[in-house]
Amino acid sequence: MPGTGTERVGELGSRETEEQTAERTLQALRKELDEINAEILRWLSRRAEVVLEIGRLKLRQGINRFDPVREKEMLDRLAAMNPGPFDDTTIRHIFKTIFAASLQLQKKEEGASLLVSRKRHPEDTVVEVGPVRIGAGVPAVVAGPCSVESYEQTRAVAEALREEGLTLLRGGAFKPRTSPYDFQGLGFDGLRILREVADEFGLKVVSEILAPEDLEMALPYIDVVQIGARNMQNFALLKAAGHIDRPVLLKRGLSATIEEFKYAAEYILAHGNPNVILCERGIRTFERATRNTLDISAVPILKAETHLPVCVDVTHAAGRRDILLPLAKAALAAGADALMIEVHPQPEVALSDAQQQVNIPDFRAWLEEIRQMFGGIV
Ligand code: PRE
Ligand code: MN
Repeated sequence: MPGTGTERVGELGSRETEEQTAERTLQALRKELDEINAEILRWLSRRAEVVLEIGRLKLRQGINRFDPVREKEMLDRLAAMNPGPFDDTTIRHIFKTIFAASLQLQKKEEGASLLVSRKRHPEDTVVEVGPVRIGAGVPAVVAGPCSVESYEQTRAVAEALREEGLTLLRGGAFKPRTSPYDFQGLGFDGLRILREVADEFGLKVVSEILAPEDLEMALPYIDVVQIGARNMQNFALLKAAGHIDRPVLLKRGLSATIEEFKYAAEYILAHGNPNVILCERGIRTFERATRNTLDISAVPILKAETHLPVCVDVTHAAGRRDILLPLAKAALAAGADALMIEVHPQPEVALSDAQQQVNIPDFRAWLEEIRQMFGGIV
């Protein structure tokens, strides 16, 4: 075959151009690289297995995953034995990336092994509160005043709940207020009122406890202990809530990530209480049209990543009465198991959250709309 440029007779007697020789060499080198890549990948994967093993050991012993001293030692040693041609900075950079990926891997495995994780516990957890089974398919509604202010006020809401066939009465007795000069709640007097009216109408009490030392004494009055947003990372309270035989409704912190929220719930489960309801209640953003921004994405994410029932508190998310219905519909459409709403016989004179509570007729209308769209509620 006539060729351009120089020709030579190949080993097998065929003629080959310089370009053809170069092409053959390139292919051979690339083949070698493919083999090296496969070898690096095998070693990276082997390294990852060792890293996971170390991660499990560290988790069992409660040792911090990230170990900067160990990382520095490894980087220094690698730089010292670096044969080139990569310079030390490049070698350090490559290995730092490997260490970061290793940490991620350990973290991911730890996430899947959490008690709250659906990977570890695929079935939905159903939290039973008297006749109500939260997380079993029928949406539950938790309703009642922001604060327990008087026997009459609480009784009026309880009566409406009973008439609507609902069971879960909320009411704040211990109020975590932004200002120490705002109404702090009636404390144990408030709990006694809640218990009395709940018993009169066959209801169950959901109420917030602020301090671990109040928990034991509050138990005779409370059927579901609420841990409020401001206490989501009160680890002493979370641990104490793990030791009680009562369901816990845990609210997401004002600026807590979903991961931090899951870890807060993990504290309760890890200390022995499996009956936790996660409650999304809006997060703090730049938006001022609502008191908080309802993070609707949190609902399907929590449902997918955990096995716990999810509640959405539309009242504190919105901070205003006029959008509670669409928010409730959105929450249920996104997979929420329960809704929370604040109801007051005379919202305009409420001692806390006056602008966001609904009156009893509006509450009934709200329930009716939800029933029409989603069928039964409990
Ligand atoms: C490893 C991962 C994360 C740590 O920051 C340090 C090192 C690594 O990839 O080499 C492994 C590990 O967890 C450890 O040696 O303790
Ligand atoms: Mn409130």
